[in-house]
Parts: sequence; structure tokens; C-alpha cells
Amino acid sequence: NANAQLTKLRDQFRTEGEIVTPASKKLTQAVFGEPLSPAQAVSRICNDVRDRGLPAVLQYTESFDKVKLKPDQYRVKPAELAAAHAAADPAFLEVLRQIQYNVLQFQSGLLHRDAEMRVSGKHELHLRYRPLKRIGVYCPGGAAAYPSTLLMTICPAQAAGVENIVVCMPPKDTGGFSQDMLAVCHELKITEVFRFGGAQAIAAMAYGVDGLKPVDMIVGPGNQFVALAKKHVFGQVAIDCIAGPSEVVVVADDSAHPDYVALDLIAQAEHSPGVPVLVTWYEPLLNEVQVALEKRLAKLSRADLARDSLERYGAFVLAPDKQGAIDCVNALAPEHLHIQTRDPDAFVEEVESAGAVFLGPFTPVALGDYAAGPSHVLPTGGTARFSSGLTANDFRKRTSILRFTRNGLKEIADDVIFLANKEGLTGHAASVEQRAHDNGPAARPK
Ligand code: HSO
Ligand code: ZN
Repeated sequence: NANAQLTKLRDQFRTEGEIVTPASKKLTQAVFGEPLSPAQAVSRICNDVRDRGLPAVLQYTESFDKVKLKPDQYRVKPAELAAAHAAADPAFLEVLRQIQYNVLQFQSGLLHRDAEMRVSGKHELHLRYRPLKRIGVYCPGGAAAYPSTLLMTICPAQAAGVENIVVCMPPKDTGGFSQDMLAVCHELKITEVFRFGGAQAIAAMAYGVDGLKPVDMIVGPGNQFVALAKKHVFGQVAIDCIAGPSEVVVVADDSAHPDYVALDLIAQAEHSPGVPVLVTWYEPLLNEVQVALEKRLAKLSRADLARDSLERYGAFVLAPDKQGAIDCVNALAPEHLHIQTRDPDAFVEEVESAGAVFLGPFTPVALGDYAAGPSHVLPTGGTARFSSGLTANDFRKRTSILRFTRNGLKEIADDVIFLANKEGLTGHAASVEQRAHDNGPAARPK
């Protein structure tokens, strides 16, 4: 029963932050002198960074990341960014540029246009969009320091016209990843890069610290501490979403190639953790995919991680029929939905909630993860029921702009006066009434 299993995982993810787990105890006992839940720890870290600023960030960096940053080290120097870029593989930079182009094309094309309405010349209404001034991008460190994360967050923001973009990454230097990440930042013309990670990085961006001005919005994936910190600072700043483990639901019928289905499940499972779910109403496929999985896993570099995800979070669902599969997908509201059926267009028509849908055998999810144009920052954990993937529009705010003529005001005045009086707000009523009955000049009497 995939539904129950997924619900369990999702609930576990949501509630885990609130309880003292062995892992959180180990982490917090030494730093705070008592065992705390991740949520309690995050709230202390955020408040401390808000109150004490940079010294608090540096202190938590030392405690959690085991790195003692000197005052001239926490911000990556322009020369370091340039050097990483100069040393980068030209083929890597070429790929970055191509993907950047794809993402910018799509993200610029989907920007909402300003709206304007005039009601018989007496009353104008506009809706105007302006980009946020300054945003922060969080990127995880370690093995999950992905260049694609930078592309899929920064390019939509740049398409929206955001001028000021800050990037925070944990200070650990794991293999070649960091240099590659710095090269991407330089390629995307990002000049403010900080070696801050975890909750302290989120708080530093939200509240600002010495040398880092506060941002208006924070986006990007991260571990549980990062997710909880984004939740904590929401309201002070905007956030993209609270990201949970990445998921795919592959829906397949008797026309699907079992090898392809297995490949797509593995591509999801190698995220650690990733949630790979197969839904079909063609029973033989279950066994065929299982066989294909074994064959493929044998050749995979991250086979251990993929096996772990498949065993712990994976699910094979046999739906009674196509309608049963549709119902299952809608109940799950998956982050990624890959439809490998005879008629994907007909199937997707019935889908109510999904972060991104991939149609047909030649559209693996990895195309969306890396290059197609939509951001791979997508709603997880069933939140596709009410939210959507990151787009350039999320980096803009709306302002409504109104203007009435004297006649327009007269026409609407009675309704406003009636309702204002009903609310006991006679000052509101008077501000309309006076003007409605005043036929003299509108400007200041000379
Ligand atoms: N599937 C992940 C994104 C990603 N995949 C990054 C590879 N690199 C969440 O949508
Ligand atoms: Zn992925």
C-alpha cells in the first residue's frame, strides 16, 4: 500500500523535527549543554544569530561544521571566484551556458505581464509586477553540492530581474565540488558567496550580519536543519518551500519498456533519500521491472544508496485499472510524475496535483533536473496539492494601483459608505462622502 507508506514517510519527516532523536541529541548536547529537538536547536540558532550577528554564525560554524573561519575567510573573495572559473573545464562551462540559456528562455517566457483594466473611463485598475531586490540562495555542501541547484534557483531569479543574489554554502571542501560551485557562481555573475551552512546560514541571510545585508527571500534545498530554519524565518523573509525528500511516481502500462521504467526509478533512488514509486495496472510489469532493476543496480556507482531508498521508501503499486492509477497519483500529489503509458496526454488530463509531469518514454525526469527549463525546485511531500515549482514569477511581487475620476467615485460611493458605517468606521465613510458631495475644485483652495 504505497499511499500508506508514503504518508508514513511524509509524516515522519514532518514530525521528526519536533522530537529529540538520537542524532539531534548527539548534535545538540555538546553545543547547548542539553539535548534538543532539531526544531528547538534551530530556533535557538536563529534567535542567537539575529541577536548577536556574525560572532554567532562563526561560533555555530565552528561547532557544527568544525571549521574555524577567520574574518577574511567567510566571504569568498572575487579572486577565488575568478580563479575557480579560470581553472574550470571548458566543457563544463559550455554545458552551464547552454543550460542557463534554456532556463532563461523558459523562465522569461512565463513571466506574468502587468494587467490593466479601465471601467468606462471612470476607474482604472492596474496590477504591476516588480522584482525582489535581494535574494539568498542556499546550497547544500558535501556530496549534494550540485551545480544544477545553482542554475535552477539563480537563473529563474535573474529572469525575474533580481539584481542582488547572495549564495551560502557550507564551508567544508569536499573534493572538486566546491571549486565547481564557485565556477558556476562566477559564470552566473554572482559576487556575494559566503561559507555559511545550516540554520546559521539561513538566519544570517534573513536577519543580516556584518558584511552580509539581509535578503528578501531565501530559496534552495537543504537538510532538516535548513528546512526548519527556513520555516523559522518565514515572515521575516519569503521562502520557496520546505523541501522534503525528492520523489517520483512512474505510471506505466503494458506499452512501457521495463528497462526504461527501472532506469527512472533508479535515477530517483540514487538521491539519498529518494522516493521511487511505480504505479501500474498491468501486473506482469511489476516483475519485469524488478528484474530490470537488479540488472541495472549491479552497474550503478551509487548502488548502495539506491538500494537503500528502494528498500526503505520505494513502492510498487498494482492499481485495479487505469482509473485506480489516476486516483493513486492524485492522492499522492507527487513532486515528479513520469507517465509511460500508451496515451500520456489523456492520462495527464486527469492529473490534479503534481510538481512536474514528464510525458512519454523519451522524457526522463533527469531532463527536468538538469536542463529543460522549469526549475527542479518542486513541491514535495504532497504539497503539490496547494503549491507549485519555483518560477521567475515567485521572485516578483505585485502591487495594485487604483485611480478614480470624480464621477467614478460618485458611482461607487454609496456602497462604500454603507459598508463602512456597518463596520462602525465612520471616518472611512466620511472620506468618501465628503468627496462625493463636493462639486468644487479638487485641488487645495488658493
Ligand atoms: N531531483 C532533484 C534535483 C536534482 N537531481 C539535482 C539531480 N540533481 C529534486 O528535484
Ligand atoms: Zn534528481
